[in-house]
Amino acid sequence: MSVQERTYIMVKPDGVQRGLVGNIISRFEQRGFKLIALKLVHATPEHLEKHYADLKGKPFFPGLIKYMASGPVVAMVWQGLDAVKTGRVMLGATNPLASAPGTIRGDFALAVGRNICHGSDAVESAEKEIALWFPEGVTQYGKDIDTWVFE
Ligand code: IDP
Ligand code: MG
Repeated sequence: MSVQERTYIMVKPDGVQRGLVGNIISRFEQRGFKLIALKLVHATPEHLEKHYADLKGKPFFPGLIKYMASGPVVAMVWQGLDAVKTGRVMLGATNPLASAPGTIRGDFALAVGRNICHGSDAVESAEKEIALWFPEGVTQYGKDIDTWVFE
């Protein structure tokens, strides 16, 4: 856990279509995380197969790739204290029916195959995902608010 920890957060195509991009960004901003990379991208199936390589072989894998390639996603990197684990808590459980109200999936989704947002599950996978989606790198900058959020 570190103040510099980074996580890869992605609004999925259903989140973009449903107009939830601003709401999801607001939650991370309000919590105190710093946005260090952001872009709208319509990913290819090949790129998405790399992103979800660990799930290759699952019965839902072809449907997952089709869903994720069905429209643009918003790819983001958020940085701050315990960003990976806290990002997962903010997302809620993978199956929205099990996601607590107050979480992104618990507030906006019902179906596991339309759960509107992705978040890295470990620091190691976060770094891999950041490299995959942002080969051009991220932008580091200071914010005066840092001293008001971190001890
Ligand atoms: P996560 O997104 O919470 O990390 P993973 O197990 O990594 O969950 O699965 C990646 C994505 O694959 C999920 O967010 C969801 O969109 C989809 N998915 C997972 N399990 C199922 C399933 O049983 N049916 C359909 N889609 C699934
Ligand atoms: Mg996952």
